[in-house]
Amino acid sequence: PAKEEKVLEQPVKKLEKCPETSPLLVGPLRVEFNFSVDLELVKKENPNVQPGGRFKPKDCEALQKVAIIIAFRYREEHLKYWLHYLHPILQRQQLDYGVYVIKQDGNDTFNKCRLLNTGYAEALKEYDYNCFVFNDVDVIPMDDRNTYKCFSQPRHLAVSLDKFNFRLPYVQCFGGATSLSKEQYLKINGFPNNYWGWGGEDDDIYNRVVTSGMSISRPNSEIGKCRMIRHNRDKLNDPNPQRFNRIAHTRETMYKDGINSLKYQVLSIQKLDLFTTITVDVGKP
Ligand code: UDH
Ligand code: NGS
Repeated sequence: PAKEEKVLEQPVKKLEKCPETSPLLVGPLRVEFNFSVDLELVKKENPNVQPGGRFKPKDCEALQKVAIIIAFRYREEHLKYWLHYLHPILQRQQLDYGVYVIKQDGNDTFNKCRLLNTGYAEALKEYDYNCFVFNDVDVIPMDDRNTYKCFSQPRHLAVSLDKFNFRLPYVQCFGGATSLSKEQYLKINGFPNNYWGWGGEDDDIYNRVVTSGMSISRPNSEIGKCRMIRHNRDKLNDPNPQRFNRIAHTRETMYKDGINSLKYQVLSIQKLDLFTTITVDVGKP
């Protein structure tokens, strides 16, 4: 008779938590935009990234579940650089992450914050994220020690941009790339929905953070170095003449206007190899 096969009972091994600082980090990175990115190659170079731009470390349990949200329209070339540079960095940071590109449908004035709020809401429908990074598509960190995770206070990640000679342009600056835990985001009622066009929305978010009794945390200016891809002013995103008036009233408007009043319509959700793209109708001014 055939020898009876003994089925060994494998105890389900619970992964240990990843260390506070990833041992895979390398520090300063060279970031350039003088070549063209082939997304097929990026895909091959990042075989562990799952459909929709999802990843989690194999050998340890990530400390945070991070949704990275990018507001987007007409910036395909920038997005390619972003994917090329960020996927390797985020994997070395041992994050459990997903990349969400939220695309404004149609040709009305751009509304970045409606897109970011939509990204927050849609990402949560998919997975139990506890941290949200909001990243301009043209901002690339130059040091992988600038961890794309959440901190005890809302975090400004893009603190020393090349275009500002690697200095903070003003202390209240809270643009380019930021992270907020779910709790921090809800505490400020998300982002304002009524900033159409360029400017001020990041200052409004700063006001929300401070009004809610929180402060901004930042990496130092060495670790916080980032490059921004040079480009011309976008079409349909002219400076918003109402921005000064709006930021003067954040305190009165923030609890009425935000994630609790967000309206949008999802037109499509696509799981691509390196990111999830969600096309949205956010309305018009
Ligand atoms: N964005 C788009 N498409 C647009 C406008 C904005 O995808 O048409 C997104 C994108 O993620 C971008 C972010 O929104 O990184 C912020 O856009 P912004 O207009 O605030 O930022 P930026 O600072 O451009 O990149 C400002 C105009 C620069 C003019 C420079 C002239 N030399
Ligand atoms: C401030 C804008 C911010 C903007 C920052 C940097 O003046 O939205 O400049 O802009 N605030 C207002 O307009 C009220 S930048 O030089 O990157 O184009 O983020």
